[in-house]
Amino acid sequence: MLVEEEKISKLISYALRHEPARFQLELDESGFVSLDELVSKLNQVEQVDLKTEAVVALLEKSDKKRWEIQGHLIRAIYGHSLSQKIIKQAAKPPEFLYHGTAHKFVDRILAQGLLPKDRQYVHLSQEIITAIDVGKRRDHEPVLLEVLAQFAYENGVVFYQEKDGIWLSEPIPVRYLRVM
Ligand code: HQG
Repeated sequence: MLVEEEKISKLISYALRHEPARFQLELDESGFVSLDELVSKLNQVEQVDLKTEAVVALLEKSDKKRWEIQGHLIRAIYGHSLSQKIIKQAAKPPEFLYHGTAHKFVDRILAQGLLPKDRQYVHLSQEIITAIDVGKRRDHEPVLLEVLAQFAYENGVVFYQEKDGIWLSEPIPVRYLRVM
């Protein structure tokens, strides 16, 4: 991805996940906003010259799908931090899900469970390799946690399925975690 594209990509994620109000945008309850409106507000506020087709192309070419376009609407799939809690569709998870994290967080996670921290939901992966990649952002040899997802689900922990093997959840108590 070109430097300019990466900048635009970060800006879009920032608007959709964290600060829609800064761009006079209002997300609907699922986090969607009009794609044309997003583009026009970004152009206005950031003085860029973005085109709707460029956003569509950017999403298509990026390996990591951070947004979802449905008709004329766009939303961030995960990562929200804004106070308006984005409503997700609850789903039954597979037996195990995975979370990659830094060594320095493990003691606290094993005391408190997995928390969403600055985001609205805990971020989990269906694939081990993806969880390790997520953990590598913070530790070159991350710790892999296995989540006993179905067991947690049966005991009332709510999970939400997104595209590409991404799962979100409410906090995961320690008894459903295993260090791999
Ligand atoms: C940790 C990026 C202490 C947790 C990624 C994680 C992913 C605790 C950090 C997506 C804790 C939060 C999400 C506790 C959890 N005590 N630390 N009790 N519970 N943690 O970034 O899962 O590039 O909010 O282990 O690649 O790392 O932005 O979540 O290390 O896909 O699209 O607190 O964000 O994608 O960090 O990453 P994050 P995450 P994008």
